[in-house]
Amino acid sequence: MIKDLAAREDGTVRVSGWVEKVRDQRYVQFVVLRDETGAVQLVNGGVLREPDPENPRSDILVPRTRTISELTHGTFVTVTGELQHNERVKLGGVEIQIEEIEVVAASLPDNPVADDSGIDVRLDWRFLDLRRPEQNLVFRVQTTFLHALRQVWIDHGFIEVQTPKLMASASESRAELFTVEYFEGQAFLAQSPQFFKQMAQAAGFGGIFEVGPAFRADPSFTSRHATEFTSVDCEFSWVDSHEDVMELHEELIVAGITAVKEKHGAEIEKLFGIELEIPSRPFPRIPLAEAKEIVKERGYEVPRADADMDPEGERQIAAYVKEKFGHDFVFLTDYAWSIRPFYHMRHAEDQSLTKSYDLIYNGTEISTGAQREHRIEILEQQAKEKGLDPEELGFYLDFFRYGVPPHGGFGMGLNRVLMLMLKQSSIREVTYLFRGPNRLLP
Ligand code: AMO
Repeated sequence: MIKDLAAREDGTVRVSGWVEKVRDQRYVQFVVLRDETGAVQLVNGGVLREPDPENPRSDILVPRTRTISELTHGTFVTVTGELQHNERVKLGGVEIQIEEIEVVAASLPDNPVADDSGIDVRLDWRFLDLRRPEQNLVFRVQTTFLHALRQVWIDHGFIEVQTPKLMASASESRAELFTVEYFEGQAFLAQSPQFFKQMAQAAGFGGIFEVGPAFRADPSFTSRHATEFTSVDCEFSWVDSHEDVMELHEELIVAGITAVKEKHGAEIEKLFGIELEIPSRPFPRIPLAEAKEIVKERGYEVPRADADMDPEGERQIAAYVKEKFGHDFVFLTDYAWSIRPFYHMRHAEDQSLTKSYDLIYNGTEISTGAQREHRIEILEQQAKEKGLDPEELGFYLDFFRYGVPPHGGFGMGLNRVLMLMLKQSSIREVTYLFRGPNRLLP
């Protein structure tokens, strides 16, 4: 690996990677070789020997080679050469004098992705775009983040599940449902593992988690919406209220960001120019109705009184929380029943409100969570109130006919978390392969 070269002693080395740059000078050739861990300068020629007074260029021992001149950007090569530490080499303080260079997999000479290419060109050529160090870092960060979350869940005794993505019913709003042909009939792509994670509570699994795809037929072209995204979900039994869910949620977020900062903090600072902040616990909690009042006092009114926060409202409340508590996160709690799904539990003392929350990070919603309604009579009644088809929901309602303990959980958009953590302008930047209304390729 290229990152290990700086720690090695001078001597013969063999490394592989792709050609990032060739600088072909008259008597010396430079190649910048990159792999996923870093870059190193290769040198051919320019080695000094005793000059021959008769021949002014005789001090050049190694001639230029055509192989190097013809190396195209992106070509994968394996090089054997002499590693030399040299403080003057800006790239890592080492260089390799080429002895042998083998072209392993050549690249076409035209590079369709330039430094200033727009996002659509970059996504068309995503495999080339992903060779950029900052893109590579995004997915290392994601790996570390998920690893830390999994560790917390495992420490709490949770089980990891994989729920089906082909379903016979909607689990969230029908308006955002993809329908697929399914033999003689039709199926739907899962919008969320909601019903199946609750099923695990009926199955006596206690705590479960899943990291998997979720599909939304949402025609938006905003920076935060995708038609397919990665949903980070968990669900667990014996909660007293949504407060228990928020507590676990914060624990997971803090563990995730701490691990990312420890492992990648310096690189994030270098490549993205940001210093990650580890949030303090507890995260601020503000009931939604109060949050709307605060936002109104700041001069912005959420368009519909009974609606969810809109994106500007989210930014405003986040700005308030940052000023008042110095915090990047805020839980907006106790959403009105009128704007929550049928499976959320309502407050016993105020039936117009649910025991639910949204988590806002740097001004954008990343999660929804709640205590769920587990009492079958109430659940059936709530489904009816929302005008849902009891037959379609029959399989789900059956769980509760055989007893399900009080439980709750949340769903979190992984791509949004990455976008907000790394302060990227769009979910497209942090999704391995983005899917949107007009993008199904590559
Ligand atoms: P919700 O519909 O709020 O809740 O989704 C949970 C989180 O998923 C992410 N998300 C999206 N990310 C990118 N593109 C989209 N189109 C998109 N839609 C949603 C967001 C959002 O906060 N079953 C509940 C969760 C639960 O209560 O456990 C649910 O799906 O970050």
